[in-house]
Amino acid sequence: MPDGSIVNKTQAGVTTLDALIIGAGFSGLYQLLSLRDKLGLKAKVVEAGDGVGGTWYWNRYPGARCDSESHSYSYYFDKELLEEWQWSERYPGHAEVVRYLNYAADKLDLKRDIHFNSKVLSAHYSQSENKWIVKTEDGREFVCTYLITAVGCLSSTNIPKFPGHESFEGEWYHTGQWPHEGVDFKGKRVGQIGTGSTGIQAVPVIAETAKHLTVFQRTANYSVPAANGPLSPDFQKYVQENREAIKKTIQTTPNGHPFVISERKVFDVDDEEREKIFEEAWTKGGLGFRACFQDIAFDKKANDVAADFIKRKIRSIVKDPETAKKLTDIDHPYATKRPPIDTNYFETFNRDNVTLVDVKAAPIEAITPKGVKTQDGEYELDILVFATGFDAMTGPLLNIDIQGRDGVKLKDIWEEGPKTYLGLQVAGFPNLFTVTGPGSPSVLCNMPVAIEQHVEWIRDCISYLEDNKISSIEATEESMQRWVEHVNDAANVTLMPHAKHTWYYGANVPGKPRVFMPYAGGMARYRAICADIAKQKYPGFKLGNGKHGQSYTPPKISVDDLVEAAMVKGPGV
Ligand code: NA7
Repeated sequence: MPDGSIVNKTQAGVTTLDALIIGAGFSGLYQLLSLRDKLGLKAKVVEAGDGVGGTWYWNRYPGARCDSESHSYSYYFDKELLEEWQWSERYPGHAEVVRYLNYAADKLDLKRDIHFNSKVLSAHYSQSENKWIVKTEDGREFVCTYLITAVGCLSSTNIPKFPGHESFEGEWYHTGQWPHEGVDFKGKRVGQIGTGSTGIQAVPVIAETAKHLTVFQRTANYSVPAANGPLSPDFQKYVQENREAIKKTIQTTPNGHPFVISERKVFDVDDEEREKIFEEAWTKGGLGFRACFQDIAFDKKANDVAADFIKRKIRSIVKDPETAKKLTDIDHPYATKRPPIDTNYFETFNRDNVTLVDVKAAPIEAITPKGVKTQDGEYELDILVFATGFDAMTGPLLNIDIQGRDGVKLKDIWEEGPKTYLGLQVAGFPNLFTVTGPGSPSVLCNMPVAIEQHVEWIRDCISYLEDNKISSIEATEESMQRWVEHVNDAANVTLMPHAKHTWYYGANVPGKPRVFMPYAGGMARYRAICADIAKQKYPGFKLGNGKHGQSYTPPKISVDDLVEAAMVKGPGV
């Protein structure tokens, strides 16, 4: 609907609001609180699921667990929330995250303003009214001034189109749409396609009960032990007593995690010392492995040494040399694809009931009534699990028919890849804000850290508009273009371009444009840029009072900038 007359506001089923938020995960909940309670706006959330949790509401597959450490995977804006909640394990499982978000939503009295079971189909901007009109599958209609998408980055499932899929006579599931009642693998021949972060978590758990598990691997992947376990009372005490320092660390490190990046470089130490450092980092486990040397993410030679260490570890764990060979035939530098962490992933291939199939060497040709057919033969299965990931970052937004000024469609603007200013706004879409949108650090950062920054920036921006009676804010075409260039520049100073076949580049979805989507310049740097823009009264945005913010050119970025940003000090928990 281009710019037409706005719906009749008294019409039954139409709700008029200041702000509508789409999604009730980490970001939607905090955005609701910020706009409703802090700014006093009339705000509501619409959510497709029947409960809060966002990504975690849907991702209930066996072994589903966060890769961020629990004490950093929390809201930090509320002292009471922090003090009252205690996580039970080093990495929270999906059920515990959902319990946490329910606890937060109840404590902050958010649920009364959330419409559950309400999936947004369309959001159209009416230019004459300067309003967004949003329609849902269950027949609701909202008219609002501000529209905030809090739809998550990894919520639109990717199910590859294999010929014959519909003929499969067994059960099949995608990990991101897992049945709430669970799946019983006992006595079943199970196949799993995909060995990303999800697949690597699911394999050991499925193998425990399945009669047989066949893992179809296309790209071999690095993984480091998570070293998960219950949190000791001493650690809990440490966390409670050091909240402020931990907060400072997660808000100033490039990736929002509660560890500091070492200042030493891989070739600063001799072979023996280096091996000892890697060994300690491996034993300690988790994403902090990549932080044990400063230059793993930037220097290919340094990265090769870390990669070699992990490959040697895999070979030492996996007993069958053929399987070990397939698992270590890795075609990209460490951490240029999202680096998984695991609990007994490689060990699981020593079980008699687990087989690894290399579908890069012999690709999947079809799904048959009985199972999966590769170039090498047919594998008979009762259950097929798709751990095949997501149409990341853009998928959740493009699944909604979003139309801006003059009926222009977001999907057309993004035909050649996502374009945003700061990952927060798109030119031609006034008053539409995208929490952790493409072009922001989002998936390269511990998500709640990225989310809090975005939600607060959006809150302060709307507050500025309201206080100054400014009807709208909209990124300019020029600032958007410059930001897109900056996002590319930032990716290019890392090793990310060595692996263009990743979902960071949209490569996992056939036909999706190959553009590096998240901002790799680091959360701290990004935070400073956003704060500076707000302080300067929004350069790069067109304001509805007729004032055009002067254009904004992001500062140039180099490896040295990233290294410097990485060298913040904090408690290295
Ligand atoms: P990922 O990381 O996108 O992994 C998907 C996996 O599925 C990966 O191993 C893919 O192989 C594989 N895949 C996808 N399509 C196919 C086809 N057509 N044939 C064979 N194999 C295929 O998704 P995850 O859910 O594991 O993780 C997503 C994020 O969630 C993760 O990064 C964390 O941030 C949390 P490929 O590597 O493309 O060859």
